[in-house]
Amino acid sequence: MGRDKLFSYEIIAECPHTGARAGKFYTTHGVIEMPCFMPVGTQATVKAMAPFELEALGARIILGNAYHLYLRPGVDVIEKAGGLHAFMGWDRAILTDSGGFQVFSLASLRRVSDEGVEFQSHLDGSKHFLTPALVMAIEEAIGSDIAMCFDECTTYPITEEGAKEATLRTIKWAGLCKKAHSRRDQALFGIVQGSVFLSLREYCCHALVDMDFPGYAIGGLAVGEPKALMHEVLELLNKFLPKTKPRYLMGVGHPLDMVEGIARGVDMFDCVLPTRNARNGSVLTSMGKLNVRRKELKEDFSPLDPNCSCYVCRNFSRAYIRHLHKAGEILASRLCTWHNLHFMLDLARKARRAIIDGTFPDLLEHCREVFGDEAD
Ligand code: PRF
Ligand code: ZN
Repeated sequence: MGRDKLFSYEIIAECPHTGARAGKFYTTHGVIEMPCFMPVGTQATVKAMAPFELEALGARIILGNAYHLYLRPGVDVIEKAGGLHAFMGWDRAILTDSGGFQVFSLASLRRVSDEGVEFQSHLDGSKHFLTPALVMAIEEAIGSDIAMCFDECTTYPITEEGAKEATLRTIKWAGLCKKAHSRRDQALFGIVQGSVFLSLREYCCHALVDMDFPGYAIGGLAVGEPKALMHEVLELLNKFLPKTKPRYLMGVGHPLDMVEGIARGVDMFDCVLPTRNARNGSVLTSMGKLNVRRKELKEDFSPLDPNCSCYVCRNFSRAYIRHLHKAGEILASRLCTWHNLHFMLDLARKARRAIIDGTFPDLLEHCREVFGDEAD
């Protein structure tokens, strides 16, 4: 790849009936076909999966968390290892979240000011002060391909006044992050906040676009607001975010939410649910959700999903996986995680194919029928 292509987004096809696009994004660790789903590897591991297995599943990019890695094992350890790719043995792309969500959801005794956030570690109670400049230093030391700006993710519901304060701070921090960021082999993405207030979203979007980031994330959604409001925000931002840059909807990864996001111009998704739910025996199938603990599966020798072509569905039965789960065997978690990640990665690939083939509206309709009545 020529240097001129690095961090460029190439549109391959657009759906004429929705906002969906198929594209390619060029990073230091390979080309990412979009739309894409990013498995979550918070602690320098996608739980239960070895990197070669993620490769076999076709994952091109995974997510890491600056907040967690800064607290443990510490940035110095990752730096000495030669960066996160070397440390965890993964040589495809990595995106790091900045902590703008985790510090607000995990840490205690927070004090937020325009300078940064003082908080206590959720691990040992130690005190820390994260600033936009420090977060940039952490993400640069980790050496991810895509770093996220430090932002303030609001809870839902929140007053317009509260959302405005967080949004203005997020814009200010984005400017400070941009100024502090210096790695040329790492793309820095801006994060649009503004809760469900359309005028705040529009304002934040324009302010960040003026700063000219190579990609934009949509934060502060999927935090408990009604789906209709999330869709409204996505439709608004689809109008104002530049077409030639990737858009990333943070923390969203229910199958239908992903496809509804794609229909509104989003290219990238991540979510812990497919991996977390897998460890509780909850799997995604082409007919909807299924829990492997169910009694009816005791002698069900069919695969988790008869329409799935993954390694697990080709080789193991529901009865076997139910048995493993009941017996507390570690393989139950691994097989369910394998299948669920395959499901999400494959759904993103199917969406991409459908956009290229001109059949995306059919896929959207189908997903609404299968997953439309599930809460999350
Ligand atoms: N900001 C950051 N990370 C996030 C979010 C956010 O708003 C969300 C919200 N769904 C998930 N992860 N930095
Ligand atoms: Zn499967």
